[in-house]
Amino acid sequence: MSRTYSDFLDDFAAMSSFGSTDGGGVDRQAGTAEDHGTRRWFGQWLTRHGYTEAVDEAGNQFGTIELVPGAPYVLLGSHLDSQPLAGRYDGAYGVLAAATAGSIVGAEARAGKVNPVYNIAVVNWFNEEGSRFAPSMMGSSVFTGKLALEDALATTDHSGTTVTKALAGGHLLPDGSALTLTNVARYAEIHIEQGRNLEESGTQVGVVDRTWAASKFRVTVDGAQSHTGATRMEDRRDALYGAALLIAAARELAAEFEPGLLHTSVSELYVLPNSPVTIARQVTMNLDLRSPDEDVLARAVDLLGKWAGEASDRSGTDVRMELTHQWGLVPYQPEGVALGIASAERLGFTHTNIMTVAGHDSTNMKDVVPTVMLFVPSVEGISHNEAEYTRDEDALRGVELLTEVTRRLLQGDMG
Ligand code: HGY
Ligand code: MN
Ligand code: MN
Repeated sequence: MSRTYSDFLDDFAAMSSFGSTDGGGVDRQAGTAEDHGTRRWFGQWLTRHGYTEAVDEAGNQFGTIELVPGAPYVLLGSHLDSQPLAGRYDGAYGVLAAATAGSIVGAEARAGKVNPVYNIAVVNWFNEEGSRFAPSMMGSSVFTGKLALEDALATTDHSGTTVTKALAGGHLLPDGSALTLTNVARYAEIHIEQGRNLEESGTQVGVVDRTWAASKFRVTVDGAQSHTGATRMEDRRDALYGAALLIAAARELAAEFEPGLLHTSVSELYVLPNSPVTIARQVTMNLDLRSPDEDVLARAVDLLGKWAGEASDRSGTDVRMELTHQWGLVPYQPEGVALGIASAERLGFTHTNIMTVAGHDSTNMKDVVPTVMLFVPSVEGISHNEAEYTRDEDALRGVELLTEVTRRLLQGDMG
């Protein structure tokens, strides 16, 4: 059965019931029961709509439609996992849009209305968010050879559960039949902007041409455990104080550069022993720096290293920063951008070229496969929050755009 655009909103509402939260969002971190429930539902959806479902060793969930036996695939997708207490749209919108577009174009090909030179596949990448298991974009990193499968599978969450164990709870296990990179000719993804540039400029769709660069660190601050009351102030080596100095330094670092050139955050903190009457002996935390200018990012990391030294001296602690994940400012292929623009124009949608600040699975895919990346507006730019929202008309416009892009890719329009 093929899809129509109007079914999309009903299906999206049904999908959003998995892991739904009181505030209208979803909570389905990678490999949890809520994530598995969504994956099972999506697998049934794929089967109902003529796809063959398969899962790879890294937990990536695929649906394939064969039109040209033996030909490589146009792959469309995004991710169904979410951050804790998150919105409905981040990732999930793109997965259902992809499946809908693939189903529509697959039916057109079977009816002889388009002339395919490739097959169609959709993907739900495992653990794009990286909230439960770091790093983010895990499934697409393994798929593109940037992360070893063994390292991904051995990653643990904070309770010590491995990715292997979390994946074992799935409805479908790998049987070697899933797509691999060698079978993929083109990739396309649509996502909510997670910023407010499209909304502010009144533009209907964005065609992503570049990504901000990112550097993510795990920071460990080692001090000495002692009594919060009895220890003299000059004797303290308070790891939480050292961490606090560094958190403030990271935030203030952004002001050293032109507005909009550097985003910095510390958003996760683990304190040992985390007790009311004991000074912390160790804090581990993340540090996330992003910039649209690689040179700015390098200078920011240097400066932060100096400020970390000062935080260490002032607090009597040892501070270690370990780079855990990074990506550069590699542009999306101009041919893909041109194809996105031509598709938007054909449909009469206002469009703009846009940079993505967030990382996406397409950030990985574009480095190895010609890729098209599209955005639809996010109301007020809110994301990673239950209030994340994209208007129905914008969501549907995006599905229509991705369908047109798929049609063109399937016919070999990107060369
Ligand atoms: O931007 C991020 O780090 C996430 O992968 N979306
Ligand atoms: Mn996302
Ligand atoms: Mn996200």
